[in-house]
Amino acid sequence: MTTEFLGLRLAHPIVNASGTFDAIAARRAFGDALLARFPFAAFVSKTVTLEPRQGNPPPRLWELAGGMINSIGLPNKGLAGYLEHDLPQLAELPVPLIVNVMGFSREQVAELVRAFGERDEVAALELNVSCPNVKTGMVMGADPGETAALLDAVRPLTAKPLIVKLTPNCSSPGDVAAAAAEHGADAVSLVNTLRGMAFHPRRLGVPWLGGGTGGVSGPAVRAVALAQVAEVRARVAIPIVGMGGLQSGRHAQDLMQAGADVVAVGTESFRDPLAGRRVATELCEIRANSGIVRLPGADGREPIAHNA
Ligand code: RRO
Repeated sequence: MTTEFLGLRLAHPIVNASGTFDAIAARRAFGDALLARFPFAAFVSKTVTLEPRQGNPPPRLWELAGGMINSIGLPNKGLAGYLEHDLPQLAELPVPLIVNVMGFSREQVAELVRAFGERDEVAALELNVSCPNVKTGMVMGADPGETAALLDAVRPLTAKPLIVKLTPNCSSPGDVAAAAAEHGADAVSLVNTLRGMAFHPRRLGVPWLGGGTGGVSGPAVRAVALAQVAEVRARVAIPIVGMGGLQSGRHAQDLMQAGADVVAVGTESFRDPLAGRRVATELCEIRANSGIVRLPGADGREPIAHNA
């Protein structure tokens, strides 16, 4: 079930959502067996920032009936640390590498894009304009004008494909996606997490998460993801990486019917690190059994009715 995506030939349409699968830790735990049975057709790495970050104070996770809230806050080694320590290890994975980057200004994003644009190990870049867990005032990706200005700044810096990761925490993801596409994005990915909050179970009025609020993911957001992917598909012709609470091949198929070309498994990988492989196998079976021979694509796809 090979899939063409941004000039890459993927073995199947299932990738990971950034930050939900630590391939370096998994390799330590499972050894080379991980490479032989790698669960994803491309690997999207955790967000990298220019400078190293400790991340948010604990607690960083809250379990919900339908998923979880995270307030991780982008802990990472920073660009230099990533290039020295992570990139060589991630380059050994048997699938294309997509590096997810985030900056606190356009200039910072530009520096990251420039640096990764030069690296042969990197197949594509994902611009994270949608992290709900840092206090930067406005999230760049919540505003079409800001997103357009960011693309204008970074598009000329690399020939590598740019994927813009959209936030569901804005009034119109369709407007932001359209701005991204018009200003040179090669694809969009959605949804990042929905901003959420939980209180301490025994201390009234005390927020549980160290960061105060966090991002909701898991089955609870699946219906939101479907609607937003359909909304964005009605606005742009570029490829969409759809994600949000999917747990099975059927859920992946639903996201593709809504308009996704590639689907990312996120929270489900915490329950089962091989979930991506299972979802890909189930999706394949569904497509074989239903006689679907072509993935829904930008070519000739009917938009699904929605209320946008
Ligand atoms: O690190 C995080 O807290 C985080 C990020 Br960068 C993101 O994009 N989405 C999310 O739910 N958490």
